[in-house]
Amino acid sequence: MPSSELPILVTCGLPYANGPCHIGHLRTYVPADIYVRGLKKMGKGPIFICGSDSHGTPIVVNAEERGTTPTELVTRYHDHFDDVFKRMEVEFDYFGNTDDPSNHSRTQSIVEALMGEGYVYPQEIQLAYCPSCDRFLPDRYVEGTCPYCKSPARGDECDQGCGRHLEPGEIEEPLCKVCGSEAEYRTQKHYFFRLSDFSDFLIDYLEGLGGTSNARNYALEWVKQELKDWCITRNLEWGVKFPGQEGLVVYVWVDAPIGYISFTEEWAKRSGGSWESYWKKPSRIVHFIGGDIVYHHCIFWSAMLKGASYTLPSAVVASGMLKIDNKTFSKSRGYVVWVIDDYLEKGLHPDLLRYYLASYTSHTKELNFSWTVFGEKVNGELVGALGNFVNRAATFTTKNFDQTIPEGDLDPEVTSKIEATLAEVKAALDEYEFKKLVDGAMSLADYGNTYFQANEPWKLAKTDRARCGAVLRNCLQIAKALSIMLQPVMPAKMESAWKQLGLEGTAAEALFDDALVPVEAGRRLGVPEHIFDKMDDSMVSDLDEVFRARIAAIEAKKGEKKSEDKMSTIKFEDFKNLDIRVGVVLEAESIKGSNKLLRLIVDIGSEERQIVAGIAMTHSPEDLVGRQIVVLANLEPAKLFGVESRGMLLAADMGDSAVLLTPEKAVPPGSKIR
Ligand code: B3M
Ligand code: ZN
Repeated sequence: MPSSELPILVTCGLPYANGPCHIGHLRTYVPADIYVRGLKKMGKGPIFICGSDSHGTPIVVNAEERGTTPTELVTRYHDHFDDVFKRMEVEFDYFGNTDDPSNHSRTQSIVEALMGEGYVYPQEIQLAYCPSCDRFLPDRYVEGTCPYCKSPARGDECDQGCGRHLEPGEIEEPLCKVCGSEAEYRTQKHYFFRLSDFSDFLIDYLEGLGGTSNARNYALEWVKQELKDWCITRNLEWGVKFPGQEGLVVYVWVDAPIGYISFTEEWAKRSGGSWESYWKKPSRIVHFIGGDIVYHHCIFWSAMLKGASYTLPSAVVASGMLKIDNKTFSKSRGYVVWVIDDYLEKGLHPDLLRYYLASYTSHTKELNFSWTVFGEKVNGELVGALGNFVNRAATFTTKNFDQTIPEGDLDPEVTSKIEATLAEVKAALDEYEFKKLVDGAMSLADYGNTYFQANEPWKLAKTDRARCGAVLRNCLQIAKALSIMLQPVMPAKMESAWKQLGLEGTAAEALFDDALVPVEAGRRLGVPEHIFDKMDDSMVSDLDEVFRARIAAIEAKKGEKKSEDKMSTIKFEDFKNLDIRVGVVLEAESIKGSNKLLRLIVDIGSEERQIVAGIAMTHSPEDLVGRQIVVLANLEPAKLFGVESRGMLLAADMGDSAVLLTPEKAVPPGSKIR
């Protein structure tokens, strides 16, 4: 079957069901939706599949922090994304959930297939473990330093530095995310996927992979550098059980992309379609993803599909990242625009944001969002050029030709301009360049405005009605072409333009080539109205103000914290209030349940004091008995692991060890430190 007739499946990276939708998400979803709508206008019948990514440690950590269950958390955000996509006119044929039973079973079947092929093997590995919490620390449960670029890193990725995927055991200076204390590495048996076996295959496959070059080249670089086998199991309860191994689930990047397949199965059950025709037979699978997950899709996922004998993706389309107000996107610093709270709830139409995201820059380049530019685009391009042209053509015809499309020949110049634009629009879709599609259509709108202005129908109406009618019919033809070409970008707004032009059917059903089917003289127009409303400056500044206020509030809070953290100077009086003495350790023993704490009985001259000290990792109880130490004796009592501590032992904090303070020579217990 020629590749142009293969069944087409388009997917989007699955949003983590772990927090609200922001415009960084839409950077991928809106262009993917435009692409699917464009394919339909070229007479192809793609299916569009996506769903919630519901597993992984970030979700478990988040649920614990919120005092809820992973199931409740992911259900809440699955419904949230489903709602947002519908409101943003991103129309999936199926929006699934990786915690659905069909994804559990498809994942296990693929893992078993890989095991059957010998691509999965057990190995003892060093895994981060927290002695205080007494638990292993998979992925986001551990933070530390990236071994490659020494940036702060979280679990399985160096997200602030080189962006690498990190294998369990790679992070340096591991800290437990739950309690903050140092983690240590302990040996545990896990299972690995033999990714390194696929090196030659991947080089060959990637060289021919369609989509955007940023994905292909970035992946090829990785493969040519080194391919490390991936640990595909984690110590979690939440996730897809690893076949035959209690206490282990598959790593989230195994079951998440398999969601593409299981969601296709679910779609097929509901539509009578066949999932195998996409995943077991030659097809055209196009993955739209964010630029930060190219490795996972082009290397790991492709190797898994190859190993388990499923159809491989034909194209991976990786979007550039997103900046807000020219600052790196950052939820924690407030450089974020939330789709519901900051946009839809403000009464802004989804098509305006769709237009911004499609028209701002090339798909693979970094997109900057600012409310100022948003206002300029709405007022200058949508109201001033596109809306103005459609409205003039419809209003002038309504007034001068009784709201009816006039007779008159289509100018060959107009027809060839529409033809040329159509070719540009189709080529743009083939290259995944949505800005090029919009630019082409908008230049046709500019052409339409110039054509109207140059032919001066307001004069012709008095001097040459036939010519006037012909000019208007040409303008209405251009308006029809615009509503078809831009329908993938602004579905609702172009539907209203279509209605005003009194055209048959809908803009959604029209094919691109219908743009050249002449508008029918004698057909009645709809009621002309402005498609886009101008945004006044105060509205734009109000939206911008919300954004800035949020950033300011976060920075203020950070400022407060910084001043707290900054070592403030103390008065001598304050120092004199500290009762610091030399003590002698009389007894020392470990505390049940803790690997870090010891219970000491210390002679501080006036009395024997019970003190709890976190030095078990570096000091054995027997070594301590008889030692002279330094104690802060008037600290408020505290309970640690149920044992009361009345005072604090002083030591130099060396990060992974404590070095005790001791007088340079023996002094009587209770001697004061001044
Ligand atoms: N849930 C989101 C991300 O890392 C992740 C995508 C999964 S696609 C199979 O962008
Ligand atoms: Zn790094």
